[in-house]
Amino acid sequence: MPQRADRVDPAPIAGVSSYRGVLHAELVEDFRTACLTRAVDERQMTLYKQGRVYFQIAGAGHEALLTGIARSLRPGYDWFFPYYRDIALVLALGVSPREIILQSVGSSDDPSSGGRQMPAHWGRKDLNIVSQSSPTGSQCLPAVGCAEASGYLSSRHIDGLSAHPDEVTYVSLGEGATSEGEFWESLNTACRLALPLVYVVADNGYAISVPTADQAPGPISQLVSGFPGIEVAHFDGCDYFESRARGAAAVARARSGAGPSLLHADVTRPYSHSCSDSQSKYRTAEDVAEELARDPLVRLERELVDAGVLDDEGVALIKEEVHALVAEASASALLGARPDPATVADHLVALPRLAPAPASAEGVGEAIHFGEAIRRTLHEVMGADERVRVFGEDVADAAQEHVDELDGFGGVFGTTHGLQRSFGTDRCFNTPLAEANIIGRAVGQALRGLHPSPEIQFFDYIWPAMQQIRSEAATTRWRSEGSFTVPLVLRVAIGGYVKGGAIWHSQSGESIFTHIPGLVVVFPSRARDAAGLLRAAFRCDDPVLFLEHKALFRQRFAMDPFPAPEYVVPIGSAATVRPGEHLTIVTWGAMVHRSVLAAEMLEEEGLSAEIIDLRCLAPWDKETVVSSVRRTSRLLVAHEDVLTGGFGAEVAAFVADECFSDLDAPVRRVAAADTWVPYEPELEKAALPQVADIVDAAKSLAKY
Ligand SMILES: Cc1ncc(C[n+]2csc(CCOP(=O)(O)OP(=O)(O)O)c2C)c(N)n1
Ligand SMILES: [Mg+2]
Repeated sequence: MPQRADRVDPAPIAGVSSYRGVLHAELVEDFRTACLTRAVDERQMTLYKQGRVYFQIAGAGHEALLTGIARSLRPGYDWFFPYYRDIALVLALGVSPREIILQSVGSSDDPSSGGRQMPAHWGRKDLNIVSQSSPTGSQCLPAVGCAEASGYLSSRHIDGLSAHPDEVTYVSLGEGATSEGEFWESLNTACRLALPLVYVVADNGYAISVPTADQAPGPISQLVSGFPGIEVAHFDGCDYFESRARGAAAVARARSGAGPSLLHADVTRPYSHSCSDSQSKYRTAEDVAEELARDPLVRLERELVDAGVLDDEGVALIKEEVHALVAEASASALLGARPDPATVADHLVALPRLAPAPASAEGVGEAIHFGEAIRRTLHEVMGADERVRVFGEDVADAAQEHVDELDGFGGVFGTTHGLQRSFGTDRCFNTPLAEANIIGRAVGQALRGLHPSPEIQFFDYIWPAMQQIRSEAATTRWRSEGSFTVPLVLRVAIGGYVKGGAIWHSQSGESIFTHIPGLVVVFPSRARDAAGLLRAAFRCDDPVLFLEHKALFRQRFAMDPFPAPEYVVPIGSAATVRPGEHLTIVTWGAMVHRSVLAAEMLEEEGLSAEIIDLRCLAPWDKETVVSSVRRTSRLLVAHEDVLTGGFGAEVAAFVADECFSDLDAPVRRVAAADTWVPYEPELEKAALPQVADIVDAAKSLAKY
């Protein structure tokens, strides 16, 4: 509960010990929290005007709703994915006004983000308030994943992890945010799996300046009413008692295992959206005045006084007390420590320290394909660690009831074949055909300590998941200063040279992901490395994008014996595939083998090329590249992605800077043309880089 230095507890008047079934003490407490919320808002507005906070957004108008619902929720037991207007909720859960203002002033003492996030971006590990991001609606899918984890964890014993069988996940959003696809993708799974979720949609009539009526064809409670398995309530969220009763029913339903609820609450927004806008530009004076007449704080006060729960003096005492508390909190927050600029890149990723993979463990015996190495490694990892769950489109073998009588599918490339049969449908399962759903749910499960391995079927279809990858998975450690992490291994089939793949089954584009701080990007080129790197990926406590080149799955040249379990390739370590003297070729993925073929042709002409397979792009092995270039004095970067903005540009720029005086020629790149990959084979050849392109570029560099 909030800090209260000189807390006043007005005694019941005229013997009123409860009202409308609620105890006097709870009524006073919640009225105080509502007043505190408003006082925090007002103080922050003043601080903004004084230039002491850099942004401000209010929780006003939502106080009765949130204090009412909070009554049924348990901090540190239930899980919370709040919205930025949930000040009243987080105060009721135990966040202090000082902590809230510490974030606003950007202090490193801010327990939610250490001054990294804007105000009202909640997060308190001990209370299970999950670090919040800004994209409206994106919280819904991680909330679903969190609720899924509740069931999974409470049905088995995993060291260090636990869940309460009746815990609930709370997620809130505005009516505007319900237009986001991620909200709808979340409803799908919440209903299908009957998850213990409570959605709270605080409908304050506006999304910044956009009125509710312009947002959607009907009120959200009507729109969701067709979803089977969800209990929907539409009510006056300015009524504390109604909110409290609706909240209690929804939470009880979730605790009992009956499934999700959606509470659609009409609330008000007395202030502008934030300090950055002025609502007089888009709301009439009558509209604002009408809303003020419904103000939940005024209404609660009036009702409590009319009922004799409080008298005017008691109300005045509470208001004085919260103002004093907020003044104290503000003064103290302004003295909070300032972040050290040297720490700005702390808490991006924390890679495991791994020794180089021992050559003795490389494996002997029958060579297996690249795809089979991945499949076997997944079996190995899942067998060793119940935190790992594999899910995505088509990854399961067959419907549970037929899994024993059929061969099983196991993914369009067969890389997950047999996982469901071996480990059960609980551990390997199909998802809806919805990429944000797949990744968002993985994020939520990872936040709970699981180690999910979601699959995106084709790289070309990763884009609906981009928000979850970039804004949720990759930012969580950084934005929470390490309080929350998102360990997941996201496997994706990538690349072309698959004859007939065309534009939607052949693209590369890895550089777009290497541009995301907080995301590890791995790109193996042969079976042994795939196994060694996949093992390493599961040892990471951060999101790993594991790119599996489609054209390698069944290639002989990419086959190796399956390496022994101790063969773990450290993330960020390149492999020198072939030593050479006259130039260095840096490459990865399907271009490694093409570079080897090119090097063999160059050898015939007396040119010896050293080939480095980066294997990992974020982080990448700068030392190995630099030491090679220092010896050969020439660098060619060969990649399959398009030239402009490709990762080769990064390698080239780094080497040009680091090795300027060692170079005897400019750094050159061989890459795809700046176009899409076409269907017709000759056209495809024209788009993608070929062995001859590498040979030509190497020769011209050698002659330079
Ligand atoms: C994905 C995304 N698009 C746009 C924004 C900018 N934005 C921030 S809040 C907001 C309006 C949200 O309205 P609503 O969900 O109704 O919440 P309210 O502010 O009314 O409580 C917008 C457009 C954002 N944060 N995220
Ligand atoms: Mg709104």
